Amino acid sequence: MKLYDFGRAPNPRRVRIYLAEKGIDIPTIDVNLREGEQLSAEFLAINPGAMVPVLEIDDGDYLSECIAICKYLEALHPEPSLFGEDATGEARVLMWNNIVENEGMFAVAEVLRNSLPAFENRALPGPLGLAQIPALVERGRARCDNFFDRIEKRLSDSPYLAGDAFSLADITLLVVVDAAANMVDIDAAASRPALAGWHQQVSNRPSAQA
Ligand SMILES: N[C@@H](CCC(=O)N[C@@H](CS)C(=O)NCC(=O)O)C(=O)O
Repeated sequence: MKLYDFGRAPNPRRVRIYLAEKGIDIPTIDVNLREGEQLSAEFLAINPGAMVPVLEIDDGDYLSECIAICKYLEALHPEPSLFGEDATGEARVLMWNNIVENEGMFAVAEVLRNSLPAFENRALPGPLGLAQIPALVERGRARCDNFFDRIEKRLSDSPYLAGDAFSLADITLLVVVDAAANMVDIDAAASRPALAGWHQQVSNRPSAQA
């Protein structure tokens, strides 16, 4: 297997943290998004969506989308479980992972991709070169606030997003919180004590270095 990766991008980090939690070692190939390597004919043949991460599996096929890559690896390496222990547990992990991706990751991306000059004409990932819409920056910040408030409520009632155990949903949230702080200067934990405590704890896991 091989992982198509880019060290500075948030989504591939989700898979790298997952691999570190599992103790799985997979060779990586860097696709330099800053240089536009994701738009090369060679990479588009691997993922027509022009995004990383992509996992090349041993039969030569390619899997994109963090959730699909992690689910595939979970089947090969079930322990320790990061997808919940039973039907309800798995549903909760998937539910929170989706909430974090749709409400959090996309909100941070909306701010980032519509404000940074590096994303000029790259306002959405993928093969279309779409122009930035500056008005979306403010909307994205409002969405981030609303999302982190929802997470604060959840983490006031539950040690981890999906319940008592660390899961894939926490990995996605860690990546979103760090991307918000490092890329768009949104300190989600500053006025949210439950989120701050959770962030401290998950950042202390060795996998957070991935
Ligand atoms: N839904 C996808 C999102 C992948 C994604 O957005 N990847 C970004 C890096 S964080 C990317 O490859 N962007 C390419 C670009 O900006 O052109 C997943 O779960 O893997």
